[in-house]
Amino acid sequence: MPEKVPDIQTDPPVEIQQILDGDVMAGARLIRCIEAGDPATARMLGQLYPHAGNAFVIGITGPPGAGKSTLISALITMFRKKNFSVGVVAVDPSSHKTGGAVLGDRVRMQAHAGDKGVFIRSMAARGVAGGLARAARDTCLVLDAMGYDIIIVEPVGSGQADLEITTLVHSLGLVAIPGTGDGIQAVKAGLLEAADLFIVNKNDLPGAGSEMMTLEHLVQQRSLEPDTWQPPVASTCARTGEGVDRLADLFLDHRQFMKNNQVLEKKQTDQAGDYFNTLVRQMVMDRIDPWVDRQVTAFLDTAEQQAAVTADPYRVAQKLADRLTRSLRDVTIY
Ligand SMILES: Nc1nc2c(ncn2[C@@H]2O[C@H](COP(=O)(O)OP(=O)(O)OP(=O)(O)O)[C@@H](O)[C@H]2O)c(=O)[nH]1
Ligand SMILES: [Mg+2]
Repeated sequence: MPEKVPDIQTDPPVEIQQILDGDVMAGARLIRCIEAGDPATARMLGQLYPHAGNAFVIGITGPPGAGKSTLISALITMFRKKNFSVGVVAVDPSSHKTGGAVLGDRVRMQAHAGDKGVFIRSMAARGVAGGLARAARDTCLVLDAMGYDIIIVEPVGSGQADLEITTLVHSLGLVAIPGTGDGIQAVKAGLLEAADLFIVNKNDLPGAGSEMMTLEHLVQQRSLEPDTWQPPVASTCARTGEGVDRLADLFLDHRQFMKNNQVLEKKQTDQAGDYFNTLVRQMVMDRIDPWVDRQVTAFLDTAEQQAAVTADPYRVAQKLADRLTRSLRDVTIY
């Protein structure tokens, strides 16, 4: 059943101070408003922004079923042992699985349900208004402002490169499983340059050793400039937790490396620029889309124009597009 969407101002109101104090109920309410695309969240996010920027944001990407959620659950355990608080944003396809995927994540991560130092939010890819990338990013901002030390993001498991996540996380782990050629596929898709850590999960299955060797070989072939991070290849069994302690340490090593080399700051600045671009685009499109709809409807008002469109939609669309673009200069869009 879909969750009821609260009204940010009335239901009861979410106060900035509650979020900064780490109030879980207030945080969850604000995140639901973000998912619902409530424009009123922008003002609050703007107020939270100066208080964020302290969390270390990790991405765990890889093909569907690679064990990302199970691995994240095991990572939470390790980070908790090291006294870090952890927020998780897991995005799930969930459409073709009748909502089962989100539920699946909750089950896999439920071991942490009673732990106040852990906040897990699953988002159904379909249930998010106004773009998943934006909702995930804004949710990270909320968790960051709530004071979580580490935030882990699980994007939709996709066979294709999920490069969008690189604009959100500080450190990206790519999960591959033995005997599938996942590693090679990911490399082909451009993730060799994007990933900071490679993880061969399900190392209890046959072929883990050769998967590791393949990835190590590929990483070594990467042309590295001096003083750049050499992505390590970790081997884990997320089910038992084997190797996950070392994996947690590798992520922390990467953070330290980025801090020592001023890479983290640069990454954050670049990502803020990217996100600003996304925001502006979306805000412009939010205004332009309804205007274009109105223009098209008005254009199709006569039978003559309908006939012209039926005869050659490309030519007529081009002409109308030219006219609308010209008129954008002096039109009041909304
Ligand atoms: N044998 C083995 N199975 C594992 C391991 N880690 C996870 N699994 C199993 O793999 C299946 C998928 O695990 P998930 O954690 O849901 O994988 P995921 O990558 O999050 O899946 P999606 O979010 O649907 O893409 C589950 O049945 C897990 O129990 C492992 O290390 N070894
Ligand atoms: Mg998952």
